[in-house]
Amino acid sequence: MSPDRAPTAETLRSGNRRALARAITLIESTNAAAREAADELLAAVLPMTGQAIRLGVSGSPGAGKSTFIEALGLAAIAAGHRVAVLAIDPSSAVSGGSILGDKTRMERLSVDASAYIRPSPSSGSLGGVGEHTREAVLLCEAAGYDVVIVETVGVGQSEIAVAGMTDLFILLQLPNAGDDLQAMKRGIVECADLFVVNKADLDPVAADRAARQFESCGRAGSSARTVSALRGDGVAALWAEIEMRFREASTRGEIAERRRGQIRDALWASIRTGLMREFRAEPRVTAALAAALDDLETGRAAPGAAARGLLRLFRGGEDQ
Ligand SMILES: Nc1nc2c(ncn2[C@@H]2O[C@H](COP(=O)(O)OP(=O)(O)O)[C@@H](O)[C@H]2O)c(=O)[nH]1
Ligand SMILES: [Mg+2]
Repeated sequence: MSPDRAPTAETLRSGNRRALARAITLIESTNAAAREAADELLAAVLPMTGQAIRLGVSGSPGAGKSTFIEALGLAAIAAGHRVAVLAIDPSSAVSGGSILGDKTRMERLSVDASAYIRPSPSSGSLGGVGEHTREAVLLCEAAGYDVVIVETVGVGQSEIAVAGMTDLFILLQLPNAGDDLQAMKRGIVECADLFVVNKADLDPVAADRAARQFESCGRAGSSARTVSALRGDGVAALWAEIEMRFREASTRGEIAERRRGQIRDALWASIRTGLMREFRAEPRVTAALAAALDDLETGRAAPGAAARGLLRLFRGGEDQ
């Protein structure tokens, strides 16, 4: 997108969906001029952000994320909210395919005037999936959405990133998942604030058992619920609980504290990404890299010394 077509903070605030769509496209752009326009837009809208309940939802393909988000989104709308859904699909950058699957499945939510749904392919994620999505959350808030749901598939690092930008991170599970707890990635289980065992209609007894197992293995303060996203069982109650938890955590200052930690982490993540990009693009480094790797592989240099040599080159100093 050319930066002169960038939407203004005012059009965004008016709740204009096309302005929001264009703003998100702008922040996803890797073009330098667009990036500058995006940074200006973000700076202008920042005072209009922060009011939303930010939810992360992750789970394996087929766990029912799309069905669940649609049901939860409709429950939130029924409770008077405006809901934005951002779907990160880590597969699309690599394969061109999609593991989030059929985007049109949220049929009822996508036609609701109080909802906005945006698939966010991680293609060209120079700033990382995390950075763009974090910015897209802010844009949705500026456009007046007071519930923002970030969906991601339970593979790779994307759920850690999503847990790091939301107030409440939900891991969607199947009724038989409790049997396989050992196989689950520890870090991800520890990210979860709330385990939701979906498809309870298929096997209510197993779903209850799984919920109890998740309650005992999750970190302190996490909890577990069972729902049937397909039938809508338990979803409105879950929404009410999420809202109450958010309100109480806000009152205790926990949301603000969590967000402060998240933006500090985001700062360092952006600096790391930026430094790495500059390092890899520095001609003195690229010229010396092959030889340095060769020295490592043939045992002529140790990694630490090789890294220090490359860093000296990066800074413009003499080699070794
Ligand atoms: N029986 C049952 N099926 C469900 C439920 N939720 C989702 N499904 C089905 O599970 C399949 C995968 O759902 P989907 O929402 O696309 O999962 P996603 O890949 O995690 O987004 C679909 O056929 C859904 O209709 C549920 O609560 N009960
Ligand atoms: Mg899906």
